[in-house]
Amino acid sequence: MSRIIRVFETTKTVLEHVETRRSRRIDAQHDIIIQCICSRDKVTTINNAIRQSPLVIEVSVLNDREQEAESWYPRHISELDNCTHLVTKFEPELDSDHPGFTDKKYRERRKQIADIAFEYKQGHVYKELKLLFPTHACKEHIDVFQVLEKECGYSPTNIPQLEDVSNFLKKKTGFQLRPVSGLLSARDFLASLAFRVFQCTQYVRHGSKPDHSPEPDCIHELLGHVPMLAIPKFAQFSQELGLASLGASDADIEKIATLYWFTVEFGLCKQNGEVRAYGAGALSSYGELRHAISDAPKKLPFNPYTTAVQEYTDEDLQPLYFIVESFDDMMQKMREFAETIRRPRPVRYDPYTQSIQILETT
Ligand code: HBI
Ligand code: NLE
Ligand code: FE
Repeated sequence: MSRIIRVFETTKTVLEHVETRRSRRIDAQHDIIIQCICSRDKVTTINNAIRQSPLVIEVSVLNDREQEAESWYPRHISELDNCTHLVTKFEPELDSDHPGFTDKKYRERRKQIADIAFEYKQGHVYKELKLLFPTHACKEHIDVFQVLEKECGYSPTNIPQLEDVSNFLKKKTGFQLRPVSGLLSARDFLASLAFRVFQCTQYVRHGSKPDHSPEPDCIHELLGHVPMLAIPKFAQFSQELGLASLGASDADIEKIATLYWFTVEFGLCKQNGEVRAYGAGALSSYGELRHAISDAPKKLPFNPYTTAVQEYTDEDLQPLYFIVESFDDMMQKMREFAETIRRPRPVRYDPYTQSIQILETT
């Protein structure tokens, strides 16, 4: 650090601000941010001199401003995401006079708390998705989303309570939400749909990859699934997939899970001559949503017989999507397919007792 500062001394450059931050790109390294006033040609001299220091990995000019009359300051509450510059004073990691400097456990705890604060971007995913919905989401999703904002506290600054959202869904379609700790087996996950119960994860994706996550998180459940489950036709479709899975063989569960994947998770539909997303996995990821509606991936017409045996990846952006003509068409085709699934005995859901009735065949 002192070697770097000496460069400014020897070139007689006025320093306005010096700051160090833990590097977000290279582990165990620090970024040193220096603001100074100097002529253009001096920049190269200073850069080269700093580069000579043995511990320096790279040097770059961040922001080259002509004499600005005023320093930057936030104009909107969302711009506070840029107000994260730390001063190192009193930090247990860097200040050897700090009473916690030698306390390893304390420093780890402080680091964890600091990292959460540092990665916090208020409503980032929400705002990105909202910009895309008008041109990328199906119209049913767009309509319900507005209602969720009005009645359920959906906003960039608020994560609604599971119970409030569950009560909202109960009123709309009788679906209810229950918390789940992570990814369930396809059999268990599908079985809950038979009872109009949707299992919702409780955690949020890591802040370093907001555009896409391969696993479900509460953003995915709330922004992707919940709006669709509030649509009667779609709720019916979801429950029927669940009912078809009860007592099915492992091979048939695999087929139903695949159909679920290419419809409920990543389905696209035709609306007014355009292709729009109705699948939750696309609707909750601004990376996936842009990709799905772009020309990059392959798109095929939905047909349960071929779709059910299509291989898929759950690791990254989808290379292939299936398009349905309409929800009615999708439902009709799926019902026909479900008839072909062999099961020991047919079942029916009784909403009065919330139980499955086994229909005896004669
Ligand atoms: N488990 N918690 C949870 N959430 C899901 O969305 C989910 C699951 N298990 C399996 C699954 N989805 C699908 O991939 C289908 O296999 C049903
Ligand atoms: N890709 C989705 C997202 O980032 O929200 C999650 C998909 C879960 C199957
Ligand atoms: Fe999902």
